[in-house]
Amino acid sequence: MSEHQSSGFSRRALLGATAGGAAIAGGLGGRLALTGGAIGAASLAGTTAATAAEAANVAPGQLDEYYGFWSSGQTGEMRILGVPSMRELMRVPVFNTCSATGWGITNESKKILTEGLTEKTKKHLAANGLEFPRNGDLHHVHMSFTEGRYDGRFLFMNDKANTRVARVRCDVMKCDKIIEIPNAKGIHGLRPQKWPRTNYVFANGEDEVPMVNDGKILDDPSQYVNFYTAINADEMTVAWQVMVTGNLDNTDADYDGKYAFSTSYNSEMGMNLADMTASEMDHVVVFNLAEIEKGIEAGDFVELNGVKVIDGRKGQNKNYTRYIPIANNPHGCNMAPDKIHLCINGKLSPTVSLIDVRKLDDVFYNGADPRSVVVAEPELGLGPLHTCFDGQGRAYTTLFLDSQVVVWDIEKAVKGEDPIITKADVHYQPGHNSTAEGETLDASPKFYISMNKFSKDRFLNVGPLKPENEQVFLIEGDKLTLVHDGPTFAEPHDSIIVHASKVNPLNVWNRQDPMWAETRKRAEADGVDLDDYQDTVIRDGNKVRVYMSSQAPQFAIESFTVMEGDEVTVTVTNLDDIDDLTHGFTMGNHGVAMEIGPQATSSVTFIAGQPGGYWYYCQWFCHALHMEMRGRMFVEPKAT
Ligand code: K7E
Ligand code: CUA
Ligand code: CA
Repeated sequence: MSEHQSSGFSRRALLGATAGGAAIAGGLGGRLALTGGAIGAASLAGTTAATAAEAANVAPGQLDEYYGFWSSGQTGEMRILGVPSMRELMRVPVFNTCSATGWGITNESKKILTEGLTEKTKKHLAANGLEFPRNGDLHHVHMSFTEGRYDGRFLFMNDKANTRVARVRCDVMKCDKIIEIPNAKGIHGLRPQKWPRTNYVFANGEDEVPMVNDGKILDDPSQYVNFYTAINADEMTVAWQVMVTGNLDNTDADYDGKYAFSTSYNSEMGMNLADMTASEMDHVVVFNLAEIEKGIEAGDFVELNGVKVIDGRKGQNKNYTRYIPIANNPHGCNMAPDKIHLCINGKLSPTVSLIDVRKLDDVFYNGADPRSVVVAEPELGLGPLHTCFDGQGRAYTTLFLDSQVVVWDIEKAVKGEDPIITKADVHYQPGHNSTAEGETLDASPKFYISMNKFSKDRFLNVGPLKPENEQVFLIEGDKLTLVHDGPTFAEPHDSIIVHASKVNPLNVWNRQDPMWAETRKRAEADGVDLDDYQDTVIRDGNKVRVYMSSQAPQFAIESFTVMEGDEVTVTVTNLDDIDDLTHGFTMGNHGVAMEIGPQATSSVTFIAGQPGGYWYYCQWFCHALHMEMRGRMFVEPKAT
């Protein structure tokens, strides 16, 4: 072991505070094992941590037991990791644009990025010379459920920045739908319905807006409202909205298909920090799904921008909503897999409020006091943000201010006993956390992932902008042992851990995939059958449509000629049907690139620039002669 590593160890040990030497050394051991220093580290760490690190080690060539689906916050993409190795397996562009895959550049992706936008937003964007937003803020990724368990069909995710919700197909791991949510502003919390299946995806509007937001009302918060949205998950359309009092932060659904819940940190409807934190109590809104559906059926709604909106504000005396008072400025909202307890994380309060969802019927139908559903409020530590579960009656709550996770016993809390089992230090300031399938009936006590907002000194310095740090702990009985630190780029909030057996993506695209259905129609209109491939160039006034196949290491068309200023559409079909044989198409100096997976079709449209010869090439290393996989576009000068 080098001196440098030794001094690093003692410094970390000092900084590590109270978690105990084993956990700290375990973290070091895990890291050193990767760099070849395993023997020295193991003797330092003692056998337990070394064994734990071993248990979480996934050797080269071995596959992880779980998929992790990660948000990326302001990066706007979804990420796929292997758990427990934390190897980043894939980045799936969703709300961002992607240089590698051409997401936001291809016609197929542009269709998805634009078709769900409201007319009003299209106008904002056009005023900025844009067709779709350049950014997204993706906080929450969740998989579709069938009877309380992940079913491997879809992943759903929010965009707080541009008030959108997207869906990713798990068979190809590509986004197939993005919709902007009308009326609401700043979609933050997002969860699928768990029971009986994900018919709805619930989405919270965090930001208050004037009702109606057309410029007539501006700085008059007394006329602001918030919207809770239920999205039809199969069609990706808005099913209904509920207008609420206060704002909405995080949401979750029960295991009975009856209720959904949202935390609100701004019941005050304050417009600045002092006002948003002024009250002693905020609330959790409970949504009664059957009553809302009945209300819609009975016509008790207003139609607002094409959406049926139910009035669920306080004082409506209807059975659509109830407001449960909760200590000021709560955050996370997590339904336990015991099907009984909903955890509301206190944030400003050092507590988690446990709501017994079986008691909600009494509040809706028998006039019981809304607070009567709060069956415990254990004091756990400073800054509780999110809670996850291991299916063994234990809850794991992140303590942002304490930089710790607290493990506690739900039943003990309900009985009024001290519920705290253990606390472990994390590095540093955790937001979300996850356990294997912890938000489902398959929750299991294997791995605990702490998604920390600050990495500080845990990695080599890369300049003022630091990565976040995500840590993996092995759960062994009541003990947490740190086995891995993993830096991540800006900025995952949430993740879900799904057993690999439930996710079965294709290796090769199906030629009939709907992703390029529009392109197929256009080809047909041009007399081109995408399945019986004819490589051809169609000229149609100043539009040129190039259809070509690709097979390693060649594009079927080695050159084509257009006129300066022509609108050129290049459609490429990858005829290779071998695993992992992706081609690309990059047109030099035109800002154009795209991925074409095995058996896929992709297309891109651009304006041919200045006269001259331009090379296009395949940017995905596909063959020994990959460099040679290129061709020329000749741009002729416009006749004067
Ligand atoms: Cu706590 Cu957006 Cu889920 Cu981030 S939210 S941490
Ligand atoms: Cu095809 Cu590189
Ligand atoms: Ca508040």
